[in-house]
Amino acid sequence: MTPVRLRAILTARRPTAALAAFLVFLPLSHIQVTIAVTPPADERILPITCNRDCGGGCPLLAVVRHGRLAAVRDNPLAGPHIRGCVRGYQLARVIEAPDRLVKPLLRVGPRGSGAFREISWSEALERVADGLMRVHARHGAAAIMPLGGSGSCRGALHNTESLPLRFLALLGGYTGTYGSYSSGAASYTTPFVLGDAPSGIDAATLQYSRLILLGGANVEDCRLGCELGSRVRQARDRGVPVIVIDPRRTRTVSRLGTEWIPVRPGTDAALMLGVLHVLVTEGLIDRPFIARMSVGFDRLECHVLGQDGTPPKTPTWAAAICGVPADTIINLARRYAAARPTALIPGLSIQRTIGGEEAIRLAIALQVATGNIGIRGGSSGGLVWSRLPDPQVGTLPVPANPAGLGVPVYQWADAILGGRAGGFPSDIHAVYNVGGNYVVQGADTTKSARAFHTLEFAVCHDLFLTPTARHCDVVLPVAASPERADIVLTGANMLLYSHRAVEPPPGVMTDYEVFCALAARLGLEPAFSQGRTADDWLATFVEASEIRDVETFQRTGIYWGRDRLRVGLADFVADPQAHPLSTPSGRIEVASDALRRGGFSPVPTARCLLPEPEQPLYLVTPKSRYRVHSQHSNIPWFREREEQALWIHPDTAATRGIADGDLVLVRNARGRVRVPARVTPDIMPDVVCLLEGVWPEVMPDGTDVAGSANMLTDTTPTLPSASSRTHSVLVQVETVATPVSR
Ligand SMILES: Nc1nc2c(c(=O)[nH]1)N[C@H]1C(S)=C(S)[C@@H](COP(=O)(O)OP(=O)(O)OC[C@H]3O[C@@H](n4cnc5c(=O)[nH]c(N)nc54)[C@H](O)[C@@H]3O)O[C@H]1N2
Ligand SMILES: Nc1nc2c(c(=O)[nH]1)N[C@H]1C(S)=C(S)[C@@H](COP(=O)(O)OP(=O)(O)OC[C@H]3O[C@@H](n4cnc5c(=O)[nH]c(N)nc54)[C@H](O)[C@@H]3O)O[C@H]1N2
Ligand SMILES: [Mo]
Repeated sequence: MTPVRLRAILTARRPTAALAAFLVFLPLSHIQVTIAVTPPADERILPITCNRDCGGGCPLLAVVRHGRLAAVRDNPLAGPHIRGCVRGYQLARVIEAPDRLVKPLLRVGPRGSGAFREISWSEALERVADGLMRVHARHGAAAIMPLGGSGSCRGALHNTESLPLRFLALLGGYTGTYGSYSSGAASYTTPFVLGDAPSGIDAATLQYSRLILLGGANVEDCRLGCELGSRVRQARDRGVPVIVIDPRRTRTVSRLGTEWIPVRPGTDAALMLGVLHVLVTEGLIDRPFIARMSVGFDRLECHVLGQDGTPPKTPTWAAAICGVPADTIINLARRYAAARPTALIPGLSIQRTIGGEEAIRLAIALQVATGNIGIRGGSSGGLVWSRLPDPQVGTLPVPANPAGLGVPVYQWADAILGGRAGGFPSDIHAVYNVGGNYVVQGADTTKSARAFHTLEFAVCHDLFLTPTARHCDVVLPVAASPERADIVLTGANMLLYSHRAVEPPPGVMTDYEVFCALAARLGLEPAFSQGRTADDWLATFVEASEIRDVETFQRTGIYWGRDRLRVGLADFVADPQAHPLSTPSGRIEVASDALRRGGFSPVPTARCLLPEPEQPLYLVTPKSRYRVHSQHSNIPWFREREEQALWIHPDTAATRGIADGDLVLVRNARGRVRVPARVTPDIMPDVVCLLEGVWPEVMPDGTDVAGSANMLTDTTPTLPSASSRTHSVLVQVETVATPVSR
């Protein structure tokens, strides 16, 4: 690890005495100067993580004064490239928010109305146990569906995915959800192409890149790990060209000063086929690499050249679909071929579209064609996020689901509303929601709310009374990440130790403690806890790990894996005979007959949603820098930092008589949203953008006036993966004649 320069830290971070004291305790190899300062008795510095779903779970330091989280800073031991962000630095605004839940709540009005009364823990647990057992007795275990999970999904123990699944499995089973909102299409397709080999890269390997292509990867705002943005910046500072392909000029473009190629949403496959056409026809592909590493490239070539009865995928053909001018495509292809290694880093966005399965297959095919897979500075073209193993550590065991049933997560509301009659495997009558706000985050908010209205029983654990919690019968307040100790898995080659830096509000338990208490009522103890406290579990996880020096791990907050310059598929590329992939051919399957058997094209094609006369505009709904999905939507400090407005290009606005700041109506068959327009050249013509994650505020006529993106999205998934397509949405936009009072 890079030695920390204490002087720099002292000046840059204005450390308190306690921070200085923390540094004093570091091993000498990490620090060049030692000082002895005793912190004030009421101040402590402890490693924590924010443990959110941004791919990082960043290493942070909590400055605790008088038992309160006074500040959050970067953990300097992580080195100069691993950093937190505004969402982690401002954690205190979350845990100390005035509307934080501190008492269990019982619904006393209609679902969604927000009418609740406080109840005791004992009554709350009794009602949850009763509600679950009633549904269980009447309809069987498969009538219960767990929802959520992303809220705190990186902890070895306090994990909002594994805790409810463990509990419900012990209760007899459930109808689960499979796939993910994040990466469903890529996770479905990638094994057909690459088998089960880890296909990510360590972000530090970008120091070897000569060109970086970010296809819908907004690393400045979304991060995708705590190192990627900083390594892209480092490459740019070295003079490496960074090209962002995105319908919007994002902060990644403006802050990093990168090039921007605007592309229509959901059309990356067409763009990539156009690039392949140039590479093939200009003799720029690496034929020996292709032959050694892959099968099926010849079939893709036929498709690209139009020898399979389809039109040739010329740059002009591609331009008409994706909106990138043909000469830009030609130029991009030539630069791509000339610069090796090139890291092609797709965002998850390109596969959250209709045909997103193909976008990922084509990104991999491009990296095969240019010989960029398995080498430092290159990438697989697959998702880079969490696609390499974490260092070995124990995690909470999750037994198999005795009911053995599941539905695609993207269609959870359809499954509740449709049930067996609608072709789903079970009839759902209860929801157990932990660490999710799916009424806001699921597609088609109106449908999601309707699904909750059909339930007999719903329970939620959360920090806040979210719109989803409002649709539940019992809401249980729980502790946040800095209020409990855990080991956090990052997807990078490090494990993090996160301390219980502050106490939860009085009477508030961790999710683990809630499940233990509930298990006790239901006679599932000691099966659930195995007689262990949270600390006992952490001790067993460490025992099962490669960590030998636990004391240093806890004190510094970081355990480093050995190699931090890992490249997925490196072994295979170095010697494909000795290290074959687990695909049928043992090589990269650019064309996949297994997919053909499922009724889908064996070669990746462009399956793109095209605008319609009634809905002529594409809508994208990406992440806000100030929110984690719907989190912080209720916290004024974050809300005030970014206006929720519809990004619209000056030309698109002009044809509709829309001026900057005007109220506009965004509508389609799913819903109507009224928001101010932000007229800006930072988005391409005929595409509009509404950042996701705002809690809706629905007027009696059904119009949302808060700007909640999922009022407009659709639960019809992309196939064959049955996954999220929230970036493939069509809308119409018009001015609102009279401003509406809120
Ligand atoms: N601040 C913040 N960061 C987050 C999260 C968060 O909630 N807030 N969530 C985390 C999670 S769970 C995930 S899964 C990841 C998601 O990561 P992504 O899916 O990559 O994130 P998005 O913000 O949806 O999209 C990234 C960029 O892609 C662009 N885009 C949209 N559609 C297309 C397209 O079809 N093609 C191309 N080329 N670009 C397109 C958008 O304009 C946006 O700038 O982010 C993680 N990081
Ligand atoms: N339109 C549109 N919709 C999208 C997306 C998009 O790009 N566009 N992105 C999709 C993606 S990639 C994802 S991953 C999903 C995410 O959707 P959700 O999983 O619903 O994400 P959040 O809104 O972050 O909800 C997490 C909830 O967990 C709570 N929480 C946090 N920590 C804890 C904890 O320790 N315990 C408990 N019990 N609760 C906790 C938070 O307060 C919050 O209410 O959204 C998807 N929805
Ligand atoms: Mo996600």
